[in-house]
Amino acid sequence: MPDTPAPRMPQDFVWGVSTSAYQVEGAVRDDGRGMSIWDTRCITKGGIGDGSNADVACDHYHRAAEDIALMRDIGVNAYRFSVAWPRIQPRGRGAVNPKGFDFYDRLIDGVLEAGIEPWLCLYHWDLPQALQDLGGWANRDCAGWYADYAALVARRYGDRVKRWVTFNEFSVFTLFGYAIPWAAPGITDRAQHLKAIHHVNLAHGAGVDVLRALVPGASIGAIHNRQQVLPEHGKPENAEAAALLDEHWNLAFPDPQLLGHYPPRIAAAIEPYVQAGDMARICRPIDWFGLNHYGPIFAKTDPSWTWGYAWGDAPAGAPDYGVGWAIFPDAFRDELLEITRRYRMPIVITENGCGGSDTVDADGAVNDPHRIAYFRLYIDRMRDAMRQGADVRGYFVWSLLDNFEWGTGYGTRFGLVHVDFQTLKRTPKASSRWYADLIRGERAVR
Ligand code: IFM
Repeated sequence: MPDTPAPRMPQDFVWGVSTSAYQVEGAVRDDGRGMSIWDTRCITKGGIGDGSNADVACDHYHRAAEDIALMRDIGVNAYRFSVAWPRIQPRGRGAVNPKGFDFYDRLIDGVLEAGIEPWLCLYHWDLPQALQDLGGWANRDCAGWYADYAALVARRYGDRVKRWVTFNEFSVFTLFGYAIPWAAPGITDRAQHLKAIHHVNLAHGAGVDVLRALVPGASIGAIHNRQQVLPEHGKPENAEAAALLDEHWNLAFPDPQLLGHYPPRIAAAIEPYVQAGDMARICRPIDWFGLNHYGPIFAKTDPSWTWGYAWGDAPAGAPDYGVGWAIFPDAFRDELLEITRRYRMPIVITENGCGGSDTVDADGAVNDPHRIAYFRLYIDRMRDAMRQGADVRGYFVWSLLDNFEWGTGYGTRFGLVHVDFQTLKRTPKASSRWYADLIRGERAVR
């Protein structure tokens, strides 16, 4: 069936790609970088599903110039990357590491020279291990250490970087790090989870204040992974599980940050950790809502899990892309409309994408029609949401490169560009050409 012409995006719509430091950089022991909680996870027996680690990953640390050229070929306007805190402050506080700063100077300058705008995320999960040894996010002081780190980064790059993100996916690293042991630091404790939620929120607020003070003209966002949470099989006995997971997953961070209060179930439980003035410290004005979205989540009751809920199954026969994640483009549109209703602010889609097990064929090509089909569906629904009133300002694909997919290792590939993890050879997939054509088509009408 021929494609129907899609409505055009606003002139200044941002088409970008995303990565994160720990997933692509490698070079974990180079140039004075300190250890992060994910390095610890990688050397913990059973920590990573395929027994791998991110010591080399995509070696972006040494191959950034090649990766910038790949982005230029696709024609993106923006590159969202994260800074590794342990490269800047190897022990998380105190002494800084000049060579770590130099790497991001080179990266930012290279991106700008290629005509691409850098979008800098301060935290994508790689907490310095030395801070975890002091309790990590369960320690209230961590908010202050984060603010000091944010100030160092803002002072160094604020002359060239104007798009800033305080955190990526607050609920993933707090829930999976402190209640469900799927991520570093692998703790399962209700009280520590609640403390981590509150202290990360305090860190976000402090980070916003630091960026406002130190970066003239900063455009500041925070990235939330909103996904509808539905009771498994629609059963009433899974309804409370879904309601609590919804609060932990979708509301624990944007509600206090943007509305000034916690959602009801969390509010009652978190009270012992909230001090006078905290909600005002957390609720600081920001410029846009960053949304990472893939598909809905299904929840079921399971008293053996920390909070009594567990991940459930999608309805039988629901389409997925082979890694167990359901494809529900309508849920994407609905999330955009719900964010618009609840928070009334501009939205940037900071991650959307499709995992798979792509391989290089005999001709040296990587064909990934499933990913192209996914993008078509999801971008169409984004356009629908915009027609219905969502103020969407940008769309970033996750990810530029196949990379280290956290607790599962290297099995699932999300890249527009295939990476051979033996040779580190990069091969643009068919989807990268599709994305390049889409961007070119959007520009052609300007
Ligand atoms: O790889 C991750 C990324 O770090 C955060 N969002 C989801 C992606 C795919 O799992």
